[in-house]
Amino acid sequence: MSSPVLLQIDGEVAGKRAFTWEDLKEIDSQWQIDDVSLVDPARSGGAVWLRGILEVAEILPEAKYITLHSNRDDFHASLPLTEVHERGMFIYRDRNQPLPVTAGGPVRFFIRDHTACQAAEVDECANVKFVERIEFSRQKGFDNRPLDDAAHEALHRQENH
Ligand SMILES: Nc1nc2c(c(=O)[nH]1)N[C@H]1C(S)=C(S)[C@@H](COP(=O)(O)O)O[C@H]1N2
Ligand SMILES: [Mo]
Repeated sequence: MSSPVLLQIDGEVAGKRAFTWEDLKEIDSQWQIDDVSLVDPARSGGAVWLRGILEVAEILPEAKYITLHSNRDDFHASLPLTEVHERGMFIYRDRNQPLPVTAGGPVRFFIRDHTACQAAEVDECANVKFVERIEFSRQKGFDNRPLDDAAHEALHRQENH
């Protein structure tokens, strides 16, 4: 039986567009992070740097934005690629097991040194959980992160229900 696709890549890429758990694990070891807590002590799990995905997906120079889509709970963030190129990672394992949904899995985006919620375009809210699709585009893509405090508080209340 073949493994399910965990990440689908769309848009300005020339290479690989579908990643299973095995595909993520097979990305070159220079891009793997065995223990995310060494990058951010508040986080755990194993990850692959965004740059590892960019290499295998063969991103085109036209791509200026990365949009992270979670259809599971309809949450989406679109970010300037230059701002997350070196800081973005995908947490996808808990030691050698797939990352559980309770931890934002099977695949969760995470930005090293992100700002607090709503403090900048690349903020904590952009750490999209349950990412199923990544889109690379010339223009900013769909983004429904909360824009004001009330909407943000409501989202957090819902997340922690
Ligand atoms: N899919 C999805 N990802 C999400 C959210 C969400 O509601 N759905 N909330 C965001 C917000 S507003 C924040 S601050 C962080 C919180 O991440 P944490 O629960 O790991 O602390 O997740 C972000 N990622
Ligand atoms: Mo947030």
